[in-house]
Amino acid sequence: MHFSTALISAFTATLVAAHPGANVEHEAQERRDYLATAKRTSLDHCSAQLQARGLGKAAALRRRAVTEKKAKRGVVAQRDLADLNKSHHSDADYDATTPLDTLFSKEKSCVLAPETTEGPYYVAGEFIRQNVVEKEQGVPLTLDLAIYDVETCEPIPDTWVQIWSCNSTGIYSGVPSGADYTPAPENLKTTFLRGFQQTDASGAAQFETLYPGHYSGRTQHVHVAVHPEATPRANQTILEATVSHVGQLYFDQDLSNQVEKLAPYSTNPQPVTDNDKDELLLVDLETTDPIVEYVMLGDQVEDGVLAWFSFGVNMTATREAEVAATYYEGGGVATPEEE
Ligand SMILES: *[C@@H]1O[C@H](CO)[C@@H](O)[C@H](O)[C@H]1NC(C)=O
Ligand SMILES: *[C@@H]1O[C@H](CO)[C@@H](O)[C@H](O)[C@H]1NC(C)=O
Ligand SMILES: *[C@@H]1O[C@H](CO)[C@@H](O)[C@H](O)[C@H]1NC(C)=O
Ligand SMILES: CC(=O)N[C@H]1CO[C@H](CO)[C@@H](O)[C@@H]1O
Repeated sequence: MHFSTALISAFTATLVAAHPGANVEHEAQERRDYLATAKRTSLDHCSAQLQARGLGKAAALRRRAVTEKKAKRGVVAQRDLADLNKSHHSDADYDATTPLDTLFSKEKSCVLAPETTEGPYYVAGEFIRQNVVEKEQGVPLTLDLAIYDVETCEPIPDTWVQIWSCNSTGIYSGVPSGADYTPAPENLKTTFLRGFQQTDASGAAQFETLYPGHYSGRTQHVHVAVHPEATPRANQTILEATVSHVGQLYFDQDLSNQVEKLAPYSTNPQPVTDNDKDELLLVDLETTDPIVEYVMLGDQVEDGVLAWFSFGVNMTATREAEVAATYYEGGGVATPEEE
């Protein structure tokens, strides 16, 4: 670990302990610094090439397959476009009568940033698996992610994509931290809502997870990291912490409001932060739109949600993630705060 990174970790850890909000401000500043110098913040420049190669069609078929398998009572609603209109105005042509395939081929994209922090909850050694739910309760969420090379606009096959998010009451697995950033060493034993998938020939990977809950200072979000150098181990775990980009995905406020009305989300005593108060989301919204496209897989949100998003990745820019803990057989081990 570089001296400067160690210093930042120690600094961040102190801030988390002293004042949870300060950590978010620190991350927001890193994200702002990255976006200020980034050559690209979205994949918009790739859209003609992606369509010409039929990748939009492939994505639409993938999403339709999930809907056909899972949709209850054949009812599919679509994303509400009313909130945070600054970034969503280009979607104005879509309404409840838009054919599904048109909706499914709508790509929402942004660039995962090498300088963004992975936040204080990155865990190494997690499992390769499509379904990361384990015994957690909440609204089923199918996440369809596609990864493209930001330089060539080509899909990136056979690379490892990792997601992690908190459970319906706002707790992350695998880290010694509980509600409102209080110490919770017993959480090191847990692995829920974390996992890796390898991308297919279209650069796509799907996860079965749950709609994330909220925790102090943050709106609902899912973390995504891409690991170009990862090697799977015999026990279907990945230790590699070299990341070519990390980022976070967000949800429409209207959808989160519906989810939060349901138990167990509604039992979470941590304060709610809406999208328009989340500092990290607001920074991203200055240049891009990291809110997922989605359909509801039924007429009630509890029937589940299919959400999708495309990322641009710069495969030549890699770095080491700050590992909060490493999961081993039988339990996790937290990274000591100073090195
Ligand atoms: C979320 O995870 C924590 C830690 O494992 C657990 O105590 C809590 O019950 C979980 N929430 C739900 C709704 O199961
Ligand atoms: C990709 O990363 C390399 C190495 O850090 C950098 O030189 C290049 O400008 C980046 N490309 C884009 C499109 O940001
Ligand atoms: C997976 O294998 C590695 C290497 O043998 C080991 O250190 C680790 O504890 C194993 N993890 C799990 C979850 O079994
Ligand atoms: C309802 C709503 O959020 N309206 C906003 C749409 O965007 C403009 C420009 O940013 C805002 O001024 C409105 O308040």
